Amino acid sequence: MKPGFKSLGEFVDALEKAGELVRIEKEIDPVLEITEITDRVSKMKDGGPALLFEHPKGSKIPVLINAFGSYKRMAIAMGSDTIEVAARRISDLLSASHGLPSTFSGKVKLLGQLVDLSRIPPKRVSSGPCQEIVLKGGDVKLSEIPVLQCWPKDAGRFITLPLVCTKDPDTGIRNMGVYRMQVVDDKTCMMHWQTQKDGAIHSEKMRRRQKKMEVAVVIGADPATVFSGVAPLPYGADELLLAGFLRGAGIELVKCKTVDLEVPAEAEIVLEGYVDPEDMRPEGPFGDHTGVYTPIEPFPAFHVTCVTMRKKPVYLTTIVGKPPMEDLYMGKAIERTFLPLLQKQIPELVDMNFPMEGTFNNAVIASIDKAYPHQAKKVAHAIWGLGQLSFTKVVVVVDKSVNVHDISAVALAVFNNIDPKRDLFFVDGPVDTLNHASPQRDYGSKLGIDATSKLKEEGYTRVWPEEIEMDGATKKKVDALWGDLGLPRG
Ligand SMILES: Cc1cc2nc3c(=O)[nH]c(=O)nc-3n(C[C@H](O)[C@H](O)[C@H](O)COP(=O)(O)O)c2cc1C
Ligand SMILES: [Mn+2]
Repeated sequence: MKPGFKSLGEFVDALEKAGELVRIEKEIDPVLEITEITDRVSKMKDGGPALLFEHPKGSKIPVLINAFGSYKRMAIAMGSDTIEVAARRISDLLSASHGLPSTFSGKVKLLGQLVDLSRIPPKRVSSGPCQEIVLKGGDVKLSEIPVLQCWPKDAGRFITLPLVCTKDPDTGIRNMGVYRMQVVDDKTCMMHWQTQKDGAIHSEKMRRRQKKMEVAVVIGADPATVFSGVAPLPYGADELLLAGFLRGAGIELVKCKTVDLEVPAEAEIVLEGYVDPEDMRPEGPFGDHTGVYTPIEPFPAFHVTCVTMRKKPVYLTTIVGKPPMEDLYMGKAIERTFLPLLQKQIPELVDMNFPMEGTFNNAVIASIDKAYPHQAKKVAHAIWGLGQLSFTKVVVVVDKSVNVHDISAVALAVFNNIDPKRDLFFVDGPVDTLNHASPQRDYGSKLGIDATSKLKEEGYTRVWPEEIEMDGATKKKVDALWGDLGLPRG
């Protein structure tokens, strides 16, 4: 496999060549106007094109948005022709090694390809384009970056696709996660890492030691690195290994100028600084993918000590709001990628769908190959115990004959198969911080719906009715006849 994109610029070129990018020359305001344009584009068939706003009002830096906002672009970003192929490559790797591999010697055979694992780890280099410009002290001015105010009632401007890099103080293992950042002033942002996320765990460890934590924030990098920042890898797994695997070559890293962290050498913009875990301030409101404004809640402040960037950087961002939007395609890439890994732990799991209306954490539809009574409950509880899936508010379990991606087929199974008193069950536990419906932050109830066909041992003493299906011979006969019937091809 030839190495994938080294930088965001190479990805932009590829999108442009593929007819997947529109440049907008007219001056457009990052305050609300970019959102309104992008939202309309996201709602077009297949997610519309990526947009490069060349003249955002008030800044010299162009804005790239909706870059991952279609199945095709997501596949290009992951270095494959389709999401399914990319997902298979990653899931083969993850499941072959039960997570990311811990040793990097040798080769593994994935999808018929021999992959050299020694090419995956990041490499240190002495200099890189992300440090062509270095701004410290009074030169640090976040207001020169075209950060969007997405929605009218947002608390201000938010950096929406930052790769937040921190280190576990115990192990030194790096983490890179996408957590939105509200800009407070020229040198301060809020850090919206939700309670259970890896960055927040690092911060909590430092709070207990009464220490500040160094943080580097990468804005804009090669697409494999950006995707890896969103992927729900287990705690302690280095996202840059996944990026290196996806790219087919290790990510080159440079040492930051003012903090003891490393960042991709080919990044566009880097903010260096620290989070003081005791410096908690109100964050939000922010219009999120739940379709509502998340309420004001306390999060720590991030103090910027240095900004480094390319001579001609591009500001990579996204917007979230009522679906479908760009994050839908990232979520679908994750759904496909992690299915085989989940199947290792839940062997009866046939397929799963994170429906876009469930915004990833609020609903999962799972189909299972049911072999014994109450198996749907076992599957729901397994989901409630696994990584970020544990936040799922509603788990719907259907038989394997139901196509989980066909919401109408799922609704037919749910509405008709359930006896509500018997088949609905509730549990309590941690929920997504964005779940505004739970009575308190981060904790609430969850619903399981067992819409599978019922067995005697499940208290169903009648005979479960058979599904209607036309026989094969009749189907074949009608196929042959169809052309003579004067009916359109269905
Ligand atoms: C556009 C976008 C914005 C996101 N914003 C946040 C956020 O503000 N806070 C958060 O905790 N997770 C956010 N996420 C989800 C995390 O990036 C995701 O859960 C990731 O796996 C976290 O990495 P970690 O497990 O290393 O903490 C966002 C994801 C996307 C795609
Ligand atoms: Mn992580």
